[in-house]
Amino acid sequence: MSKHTNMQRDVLVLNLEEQLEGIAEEKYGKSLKECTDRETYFVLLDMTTRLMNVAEVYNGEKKVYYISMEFLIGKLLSNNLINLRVYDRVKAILEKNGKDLAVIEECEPEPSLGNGGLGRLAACFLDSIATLGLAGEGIGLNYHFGLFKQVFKDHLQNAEKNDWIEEQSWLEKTDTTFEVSFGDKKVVSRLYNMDVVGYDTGVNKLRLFDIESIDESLVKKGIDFDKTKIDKNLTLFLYPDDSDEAGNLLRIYQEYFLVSNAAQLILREQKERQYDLHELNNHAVIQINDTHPTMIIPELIRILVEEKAFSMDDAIDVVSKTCAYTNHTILAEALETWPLKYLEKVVPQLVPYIKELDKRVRAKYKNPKVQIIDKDKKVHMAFIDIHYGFSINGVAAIHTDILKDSELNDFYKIYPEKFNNKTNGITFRRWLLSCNHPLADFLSQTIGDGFKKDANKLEKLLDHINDEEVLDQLEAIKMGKKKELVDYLKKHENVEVDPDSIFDIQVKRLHEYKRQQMNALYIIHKYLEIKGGKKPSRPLTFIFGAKAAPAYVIAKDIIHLLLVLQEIVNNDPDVNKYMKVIMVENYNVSYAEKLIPACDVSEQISLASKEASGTSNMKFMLNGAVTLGTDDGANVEIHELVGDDNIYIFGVKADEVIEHYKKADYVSKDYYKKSKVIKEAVDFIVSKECLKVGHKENLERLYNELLNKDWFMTLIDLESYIAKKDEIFADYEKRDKWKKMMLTNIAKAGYFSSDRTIAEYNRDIWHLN
Ligand code: KOT
Repeated sequence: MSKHTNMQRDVLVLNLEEQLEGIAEEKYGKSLKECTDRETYFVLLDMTTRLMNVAEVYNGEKKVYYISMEFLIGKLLSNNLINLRVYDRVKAILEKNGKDLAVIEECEPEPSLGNGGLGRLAACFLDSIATLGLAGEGIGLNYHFGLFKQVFKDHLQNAEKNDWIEEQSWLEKTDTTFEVSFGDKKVVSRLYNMDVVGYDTGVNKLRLFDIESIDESLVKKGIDFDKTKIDKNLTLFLYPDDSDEAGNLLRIYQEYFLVSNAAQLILREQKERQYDLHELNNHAVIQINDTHPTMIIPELIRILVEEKAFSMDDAIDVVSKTCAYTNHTILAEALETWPLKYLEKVVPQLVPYIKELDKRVRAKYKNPKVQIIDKDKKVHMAFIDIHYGFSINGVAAIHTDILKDSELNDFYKIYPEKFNNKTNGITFRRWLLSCNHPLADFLSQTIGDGFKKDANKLEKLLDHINDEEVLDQLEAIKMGKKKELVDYLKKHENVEVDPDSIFDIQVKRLHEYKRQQMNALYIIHKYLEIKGGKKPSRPLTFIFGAKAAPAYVIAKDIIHLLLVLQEIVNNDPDVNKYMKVIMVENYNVSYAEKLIPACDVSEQISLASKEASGTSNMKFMLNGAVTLGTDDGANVEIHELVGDDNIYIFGVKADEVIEHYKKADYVSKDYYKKSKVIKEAVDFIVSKECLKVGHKENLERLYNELLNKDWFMTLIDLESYIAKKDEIFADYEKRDKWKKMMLTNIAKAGYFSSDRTIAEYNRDIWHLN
């Protein structure tokens, strides 16, 4: 940090209280004490922004541009205060003025710029890039209504617009505007910046592009709007419904808008710094976050050829050395393939370049499975990344192995040197220091502060595995967090929960492969057991949080089933003393920060091979929950780290699953017919109890899906899941054993710091500094 900014910062930090009073007076003509909570929030926002303005800005000879459709950043106030190292002081000043920082935080709207793991990962990465002192920025879109807001009505998910942007916010409007040309129209973009401050370090920027001509009034009811009015709707929503052609086209408009802006921004910066574009790869590395930003490759090539007088060979060469691709899923339906005719309509200027890229591949490789444009004239976006990028990485060891050995094996045989693994990570600033102050403080007292900068130091906790006082403290901290959650659930979901019950939590996007439906079948099984007189030794609380894509019918049916079960179970006097079910409304990052520290059992039950990594598994472990999971994604690495005794693994293995898909020999009905337990649970979905509360159409559709398709093999694992879950609940009673498992999970979580992940990206792919 330069001496100058350092001093400015010191002056501000020394006079925090005067600063806050000054801002309160300036903005509202009041003292801090007299400000409302909301006003106090805006005072803090101002003060924090000032502090970030005098922090060091990273500049380097080379910079990483992390391009992503999603940045699920969460609320920023606490996080920024923590990273600026002023959280405790600010909290104390507020307390002196009769205010509670936790209450003030509730005034901040959560940015709605992401959907799930992919977007949250991008946010954790920005934090770690800044924390490691690397020059890098995120480039994304500024969606006005973001991902929809979930509202439950009549036991069904309804989607509403998520109106999160306020007059004063962390967004800084800049003077930068670009022109973006589509086949049939032009729009003007505007850049907004958000500061990303590292932990005890400097700042980077998140760049969010918007259009000047946006028209929010286009959205009439729910999330419906005219999908054809591109100049008015382009940045209204993240993932607008793409079940029809207009929706698909809108997605392509959004994606091109993102990459056209990114390309202009990057090239402008190269020019300002007087870099030779023939050496672009020495000054820029572009990390493509799944295939959504893939068009950056043909777009950069196009600009270099058409505007910078590059030969085609030179342009392709330098762009290929600049771009790297991360794959986040093997699900076929998530691998983008665009009909060439859609691209011809939206981005005709790119089509000759995509055809050229295709032609070069065709000339070299005969295998039809590696061609960019297939025989049906569909463009495989991932294949552009693989042929014309220099790195392709999966996000957990097993995921990368599956890419190499099966999904992308044809490419691995051509480019073995491009494939590499980068096991995901999470930022411990948000997922420990910010969401679990009591645990973070206790760890500091017990093993020192070192873990805050070097997460591996958490291992020191293992020295205390036989220290009863430490174990009891961990248990007490967990209980404290459970009680906080109980209060919150009472207030927000209007359900009563017993803090002494076991908190079993599954929070993640709703998808059949993640198998929330399997958890629901367990709940039915338990319900029937209790009705039959078999009581659990301790009450059980099953908590879910999940949004279903509005066009994903079965996913919405699963939410319906969960809400129906919630109604039945929680209102049955024979049962509700022993178990409760809660599906929280509008699950988001802020909710995760309340749920995860309070969790006992972390549900990570995807069909083996399907969850690329998972990252909530890491957050739960770090907060002392024990994993109940399949050998999938990062669970495999958690399993290796904590050992068999500190995790509960069940179910068929990935290779077996892949075999079943190859042979197409899985028949769910066989499992249903063979097992009384399975049959009883599945039949309950269409029982008179459920039909009395829920809708016949939704419940029957789900029932038939499970019996006749069950594409993600719920029934293959149901019996082993029930057995393992009963085992984990029984072990919860062995308190000494359980507390040691908690401690071990926390101690071994260091590997999953995103600081480690980013250091690896830098070492193997980016080569910054
Ligand atoms: C969404 C659309 C297309 C392609 C991929 C996705 C996607 C994948 N969205 N989220 N993911 C998740 O990414 C996380 C971060 O790598 C993983 O932990 C998780 O397993 C993926 O499901």
